[in-house]
Amino acid sequence: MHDCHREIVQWMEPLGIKVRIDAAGNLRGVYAGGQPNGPRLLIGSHLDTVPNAGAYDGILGVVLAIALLEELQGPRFPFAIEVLGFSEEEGVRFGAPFIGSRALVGRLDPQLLQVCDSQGVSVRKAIEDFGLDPEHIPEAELGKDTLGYLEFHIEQGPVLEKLNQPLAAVEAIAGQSRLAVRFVGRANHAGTTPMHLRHDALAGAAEWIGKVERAGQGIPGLVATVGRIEAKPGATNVIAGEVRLTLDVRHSSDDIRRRAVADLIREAQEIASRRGLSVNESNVLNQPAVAMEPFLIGHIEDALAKAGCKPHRMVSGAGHDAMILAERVPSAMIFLRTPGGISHDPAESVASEDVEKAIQCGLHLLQQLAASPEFYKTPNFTKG
Ligand code: HGY
Ligand code: MN
Ligand code: MN
Repeated sequence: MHDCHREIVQWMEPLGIKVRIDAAGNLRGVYAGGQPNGPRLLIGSHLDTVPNAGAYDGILGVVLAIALLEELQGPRFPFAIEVLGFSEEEGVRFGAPFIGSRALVGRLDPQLLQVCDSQGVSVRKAIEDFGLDPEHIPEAELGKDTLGYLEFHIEQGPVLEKLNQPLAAVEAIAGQSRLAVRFVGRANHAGTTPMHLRHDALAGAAEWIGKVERAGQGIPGLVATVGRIEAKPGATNVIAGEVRLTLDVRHSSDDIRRRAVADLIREAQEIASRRGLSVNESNVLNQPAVAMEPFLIGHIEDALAKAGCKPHRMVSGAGHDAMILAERVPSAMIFLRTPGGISHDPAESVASEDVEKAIQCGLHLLQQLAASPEFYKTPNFTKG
């Protein structure tokens, strides 16, 4: 992340932007507006990613924000533009996502600071090891002068490619549940333990993973994933005594999502009791679905049309920092087509002509917002 910050600072400083790293590790740089100490519009995305990732998830939104400012060279809007590069959105290291953006809405709290990674390093310690002081986290919070938040991001799915559309406005972001689930059985010798006397935690977990997949297949709009599994002791000739796995469930309706999670936990308990196992789960994330700001969506669609794109709105299955910022300020997202619908993989890509369209759309959008006093005259304007 230090290397990433160094690279991005080199792109931002020639634009006269003073870049700082806040106490949550977020990169932040303000491009001055026409009014000294006037309100500001935030544009950005996350800088972290997933293991064996592609090269666009998150970072493209930060680079696009900088590209917009490069295009602007000169005209200053009635509002400043703050470029944001969030430090931790994916939740890979600590399991809990959105750590960087939660600092901006005052939710990087002591409880989250004590969450530990697989080496037992806490979020607090990781922030200190990065050279930052967690005591200053409250200073990362957004001020009342924040007008809104825009995030450009790859769609990470197949929808825009199927529609043959380069860009779309995001109308809502699906809610997501993330759980850590643990099956405990009885480790034993793989060669001497008859099948009917086993309490095999891995076989029990495998039966449950099939139920998770069937839940996703059986409920329209639901996705349910076990992304990680760890069996102990993890030897060929030992029946697994303990299995830890992750559950990720998403849906645009919070009721359907929560009901699906409750049903899956009940299924796990039924499997465990039938197999003489025990099972427990802990909630890592219960993130409600979040609607994007209608006022901004309307402007995005106008800007899409001006950029020669057919206006289109869609729900995001992926989570984004915009769903956290939306707790505090009007937030909106612009999706770019993902060729092949592949993401979270080195094959992730974008078409440069789509990026060009996104820059054009962004420039129209900024001009439109600068020409609408109801936007910049009343920070945190009422929703809708
Ligand atoms: O997992 C997600 O929804 C996103 O990549 N953070
Ligand atoms: Mn991602
Ligand atoms: Mn992302």
